[in-house]
Amino acid sequence: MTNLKKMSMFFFTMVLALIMLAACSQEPPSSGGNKDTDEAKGTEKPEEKDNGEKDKYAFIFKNTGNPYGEKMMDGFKDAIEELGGEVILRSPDQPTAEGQIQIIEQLIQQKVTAIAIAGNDNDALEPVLKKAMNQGIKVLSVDSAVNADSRILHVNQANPERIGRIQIEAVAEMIGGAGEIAVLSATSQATNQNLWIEWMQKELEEPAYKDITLVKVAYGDDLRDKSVSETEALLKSYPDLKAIIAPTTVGIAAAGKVLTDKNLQDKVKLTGLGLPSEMATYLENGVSPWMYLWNPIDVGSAAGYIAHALVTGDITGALGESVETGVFGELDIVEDGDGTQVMLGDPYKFDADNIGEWKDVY
Ligand code: RAM
Repeated sequence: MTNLKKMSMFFFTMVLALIMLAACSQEPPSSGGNKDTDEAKGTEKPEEKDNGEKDKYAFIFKNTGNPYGEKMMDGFKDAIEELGGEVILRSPDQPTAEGQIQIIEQLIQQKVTAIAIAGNDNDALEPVLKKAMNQGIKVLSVDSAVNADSRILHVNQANPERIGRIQIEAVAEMIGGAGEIAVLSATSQATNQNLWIEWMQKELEEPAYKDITLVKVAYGDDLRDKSVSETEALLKSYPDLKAIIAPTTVGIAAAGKVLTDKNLQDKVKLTGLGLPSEMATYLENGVSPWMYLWNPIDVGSAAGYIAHALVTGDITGALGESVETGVFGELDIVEDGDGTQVMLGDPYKFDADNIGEWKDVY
């Protein structure tokens, strides 16, 4: 080879290497606050069945009328459609196990391929979900777990211990380390909220919080009106209440409205888990100094990817496997008590300074 040829080969190789490097560095970050929903894919589409029908992927949320659930279902739908499946989105009117059992029975009749469910009860769905799995349906829980025998794996939005502990850390800072606090939760059976509340109670045992008293855990059942009346009841029963933690998007928005209407922003602080779109007003008016959440669209999308990986046989859901989740990249399947789970990200903190960026996203 002449020197000139050698030089141009060298130059060509360098340019190619630079292009490849640039492509790699454009991967989206896999944080709970990620705005992108449809990048970093790479999983193959399932083949259509002989009769031309697509695989049916069902998602069951806790109940209808919850914008958080709707965002999660949007993410699931986009992922499944992109992967070539057909989507069925179902939720009962009320956040009960009975309502979900009826839906699951119907989905078994419809011969769906996979069911992703945000469970309304840890154990009550076991018989019907086992029936589904016995018929070859791939079952996974997402957002709110069902017990390990009722599912193949769980898709966890964020570390429950972190979610619980940061609520207490936040509230302690907001009220200067002393006073009465209350929790406004979803339903008394909700596995996700119950687990987060357990971690709040553990954190409260630390000596740093000796002057804080948790006076009550109230349940607004993720229904707006009930969450409003439960907030009003808390204010009435505990006139010295300093703060409310609502680890539910429905509850925190209802409490934000009550505290705003009663002009209580200087007396009772509010934090918890809220949708930026519903909470912007209450972060901006000072009712909630800050709060947390993750991106529900991304959680739904990841659940879609994981459901698809179970259906194609890419994973069985066993400990030690890893799975392509789309937005969050490749993640390990880790332990969760007797079962396994995929842990997606960290809760993200929203306050008056950054809420403007997020309120139109979810
Ligand atoms: C409500 C639901 C959901 C929970 C969020 C934070 O919308 O209870 O399950 O994850 O709040």
